[in-house]
Amino acid sequence: MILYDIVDGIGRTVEGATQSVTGAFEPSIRLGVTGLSRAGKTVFITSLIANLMDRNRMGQLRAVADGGIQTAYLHPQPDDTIPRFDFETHLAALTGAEPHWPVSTRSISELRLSMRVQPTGLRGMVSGPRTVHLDIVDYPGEWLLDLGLMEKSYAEWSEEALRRADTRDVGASFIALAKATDSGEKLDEPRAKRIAEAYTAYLQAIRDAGFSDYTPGRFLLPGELAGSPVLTFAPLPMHEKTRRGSLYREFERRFEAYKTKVVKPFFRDHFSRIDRQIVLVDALGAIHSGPQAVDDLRTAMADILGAFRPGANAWLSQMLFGKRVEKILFAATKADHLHQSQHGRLTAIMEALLRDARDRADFAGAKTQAMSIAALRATTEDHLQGLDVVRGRLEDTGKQAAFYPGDLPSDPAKIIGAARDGADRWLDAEYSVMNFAPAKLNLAPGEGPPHIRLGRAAEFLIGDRLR
Ligand SMILES: Nc1nc2c(ncn2[C@@H]2O[C@H](COP(=O)(O)OP(=O)(O)OP(=O)(O)O)[C@@H](O)[C@H]2O)c(=O)[nH]1
Ligand SMILES: [Mg+2]
Repeated sequence: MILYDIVDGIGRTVEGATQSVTGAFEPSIRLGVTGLSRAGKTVFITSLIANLMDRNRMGQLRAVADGGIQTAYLHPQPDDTIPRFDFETHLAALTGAEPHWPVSTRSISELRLSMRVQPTGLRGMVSGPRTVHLDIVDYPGEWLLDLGLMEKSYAEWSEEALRRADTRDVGASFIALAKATDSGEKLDEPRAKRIAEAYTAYLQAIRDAGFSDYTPGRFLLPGELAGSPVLTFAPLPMHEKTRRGSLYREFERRFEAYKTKVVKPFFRDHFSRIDRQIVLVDALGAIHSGPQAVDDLRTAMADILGAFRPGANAWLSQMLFGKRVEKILFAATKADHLHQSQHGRLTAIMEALLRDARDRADFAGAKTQAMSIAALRATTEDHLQGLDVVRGRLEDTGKQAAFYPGDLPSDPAKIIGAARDGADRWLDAEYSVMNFAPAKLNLAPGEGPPHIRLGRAAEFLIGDRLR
């Protein structure tokens, strides 16, 4: 194995290699795919896998262009307790006779694609084909937002959460309830449940209003934890003399349990093992929603990216033991809503959105890049009455339509600046988004679903490990 590592030129840990059925150690790459809800994670993974199995549209991935990848096939995943990414169902939705978008997925899942790779060039002369496993892990970006809780006490978190809720209209009813609650009284489960439900309703409302500080993240994505004590608490005002068994003390204990039993296992078991990461961002959707949504996206991105800056969080850096994500790609998704003449502008906006997070600290040596992609291209391009438009089948009516989404500014500061200044609408432009359904496909043998720059995204993320 050591010899293999030297030939390979890649420093790999034991975790990075898996033992195959034949007993040989084979390299594996763990690719994390995240983004806030509806960012495009499921479509991305489905199309990436399909296009790695049928590679005719993946010429931008060098190992495809030079014939290095001989075969790619699905393989049982290494982790027995993580739900399998339901590739076949999602692909059938996207490419069936009546194509439609896949259902929303609200938890973590995993899929292993194994590739038989023959290195080319000099290395190809000394080594034969080998198997590289790509383990793709899909997880909600919301879970990363919980990192901020790890270094807070219940009293600190409560104080901040209540202060923020107090400044928002949608917070009024929860604040009234929190103020009317005597937290020194003995815990009463039905009452605890009511308070937690009111807090969850508040989180739901701020998410709908476009805010992003909806921690604890699992309150909105509870999965199998729904109704458990670890999700049955809420911020309460500090109570001077709280007895054991009081509401305050019990909520404090549950808050700590949330940290150790929910947040910590995610970072320890999943996040810490990721080698490469793609963060998908629906920047176009936010631009369409207006300046406040864009500014909110900017702050959410900064929070999410905090998880990728070792050192920014003492608890996390301790847990990672110096291991870090090697490459991070920030991808603006659904670029097929725009004519390619505007893709550069979308990428520039994406870069500007990230600059904040990047300026505060770099990613400690991790390579980063921004890109505009469409994992599944649902439109074609056209030029009508002097305008660059896209055409596609509308999701609600099924009718074909040509669509001009508005002209993105060449200077991203026009978007980011207005958002940061708290403008409530775009001044000199209108941006709209249409919901296109996936196009009906007639794929030739060897062809994966149509996309925009998926090959380039794959080259950045894993290209070096396939040579
Ligand atoms: N036109 C177009 N629309 C896309 C593309 N990718 C995603 N979408 C749209 O975005 C929606 C959400 O995509 P998903 O892949 O389900 O997003 P997700 O991040 O997995 O969402 P959750 O599972 O709900 O968190 C889809 O239903 C489509 O409407 C794309 O490449 N092109
Ligand atoms: Mg999903």
